[in-house]
Amino acid sequence: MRPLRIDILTTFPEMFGPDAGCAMNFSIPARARKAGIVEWQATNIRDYAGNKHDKTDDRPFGGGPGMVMSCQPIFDAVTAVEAADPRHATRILLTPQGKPLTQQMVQSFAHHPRLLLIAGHYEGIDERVIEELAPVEVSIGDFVLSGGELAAMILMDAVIRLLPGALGDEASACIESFAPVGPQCVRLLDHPHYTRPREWRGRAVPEVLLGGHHADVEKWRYEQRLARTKARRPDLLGPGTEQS
Ligand code: 6GU
Repeated sequence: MRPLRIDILTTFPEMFGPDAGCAMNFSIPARARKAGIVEWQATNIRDYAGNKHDKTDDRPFGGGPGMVMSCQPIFDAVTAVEAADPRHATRILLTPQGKPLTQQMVQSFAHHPRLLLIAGHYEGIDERVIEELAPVEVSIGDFVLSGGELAAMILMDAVIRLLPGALGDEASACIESFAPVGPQCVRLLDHPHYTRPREWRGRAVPEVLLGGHHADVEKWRYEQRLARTKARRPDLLGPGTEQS
């Protein structure tokens, strides 16, 4: 299978590597890239500014603070990057105005052949280029980042780990919190984990995990998941359960 291709349009392409210190050069994303499961490339929107000063933003009509990213550099960058590969690219704009990212959306993105991530900056992007490109608008939560780049990396990480072969143990993508929705995958938080030593600073590992009774372990873990979800994220259990 061909690797998933991810393009990132940004005014800070260095954030995506390939330097050794870049966040995307570690762990599962780095391994998946080396294994040919995914490839990504950041393109500088500034390269498509088309003016002497490489300017990609301007003052807002109607006044107000900050700058607005101009239509033309973003549009030209998208057009050029898309033309470099005949496969259809799913356009995703990272913005706090977007739809909150969920594991279901992540799973769906993992099935696409090509993703084109646009990282917004400053006060925002001229609305007309958003209308023209009609991207999926995605937010990673109800807080404001200084730019879409870190959000793009979070989306990339969440997608890459779902690609076949990206995780050492195929099953582990399913068991964790916010596991894929499916018959074996209940949407519950994860249970606690323990490793050696059996006692640390007076804290013992729960007895049930030491006994070797697989069914008992599974039952305990399920109960832990349910209790944690009730306590921390009752919203995941559906409406009507929040007060229980
Ligand atoms: Cl996707 N972008 C920015 N700038 N801030 C955010 C965000 C995205 N998601 C949450 N906050």
